[in-house]
Amino acid sequence: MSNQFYRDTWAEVNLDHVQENLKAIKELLPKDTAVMAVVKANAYGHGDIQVAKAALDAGATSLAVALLDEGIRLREHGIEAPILVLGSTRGSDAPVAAEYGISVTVHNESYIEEALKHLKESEQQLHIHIKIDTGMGRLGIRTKEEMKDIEYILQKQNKIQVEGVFTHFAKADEEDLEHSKNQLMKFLLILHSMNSLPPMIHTSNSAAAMRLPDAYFNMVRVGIAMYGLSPSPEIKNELPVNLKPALSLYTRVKQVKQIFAGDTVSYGGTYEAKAPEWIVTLPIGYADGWIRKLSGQNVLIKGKRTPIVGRICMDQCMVRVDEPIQEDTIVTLIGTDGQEAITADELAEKLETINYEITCQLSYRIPRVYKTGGKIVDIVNPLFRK
Ligand code: PMH
Repeated sequence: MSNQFYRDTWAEVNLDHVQENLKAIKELLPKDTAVMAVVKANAYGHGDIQVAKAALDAGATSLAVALLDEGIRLREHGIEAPILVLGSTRGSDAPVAAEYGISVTVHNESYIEEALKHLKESEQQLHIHIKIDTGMGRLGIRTKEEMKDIEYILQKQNKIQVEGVFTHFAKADEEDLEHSKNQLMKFLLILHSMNSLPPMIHTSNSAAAMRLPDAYFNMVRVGIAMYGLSPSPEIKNELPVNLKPALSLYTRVKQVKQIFAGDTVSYGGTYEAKAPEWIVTLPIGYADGWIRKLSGQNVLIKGKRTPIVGRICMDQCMVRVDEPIQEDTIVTLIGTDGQEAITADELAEKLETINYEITCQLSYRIPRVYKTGGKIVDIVNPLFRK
């Protein structure tokens, strides 16, 4: 059942673009720098299993998620590649991570103490990546002393194995890379203080992978660029790769009606016709992630921009068109139609947010249709997914 859907709104994910973006980034890297594909948050809304498989086929060697639960989901779908949980996990869940062969991020000593208690009975070793906070101010140890303490506990046991050490940049997507270079220096200082280095050392997100070769080490963690979106509007025009957005969002015209001067549209009647007008009802609303603040945003119908009028409802919204059109006509909410395009960047600007949030907010009600070579290769209706 999970490959059926019975509504006229869907997201199309071009897996060729995911792979082309990833390969283009790989081209920038030295041969011995691996790519970890970041597929957390359902692959930024694109669909974790499909994107993970496409990324691995295109040369990524490992995957990153934010939650242990997300990693388990990948394993349960048969994905055997190395997986790292970037976020925090509970020490008491260490045996679960070990059992599934999922590596976790460690950001303090107390996690290790707790994990060791729980790993006593465990047959499997737990693999960890130690996180260093060099200026993101989020997860991670900040000093050589903390690293020494962690190394000290770890050398007395054999249940936990250090697989990696990493940090995360806060401003690699800004014009000025000074802050990132500073973070890199702090990272190197702690790295040099370590008794021995683990096999994986990584710092770069998409922005750094495209702009900061000094930060490559032996792996980069690529998220947003794999989805074909720029890490920020600021650096969009100076990226060394031509990123191709992977996701488009479509719906269909469900009703076409004429209204007259004084008639209003949607809740609150905030939109009032000044003259006879044609109004089209679309089956997408805020419960799909097409949020109320998008009122006034354009959509594309037959290659022309046309505005959403009135308040966006939970499941529907209305647009004004110049002339009556056929019911079931395809409407592009994100993507290209003829000469016109509406990008996640445009929506992000309208909503005063970032493109990451646009694709992540597409909800569980939107079926995802996967294409390769222009053909549908898979359909996931999250409402039916097990
Ligand atoms: N590494 C870590 C630790 C991350 O948190 C992220 C993205 C990435 C790599 C990939 O970054 P990219 O998508 O810019 O390539 N994390 C987040 C976040 O927490 N909020 O927005 C993006």
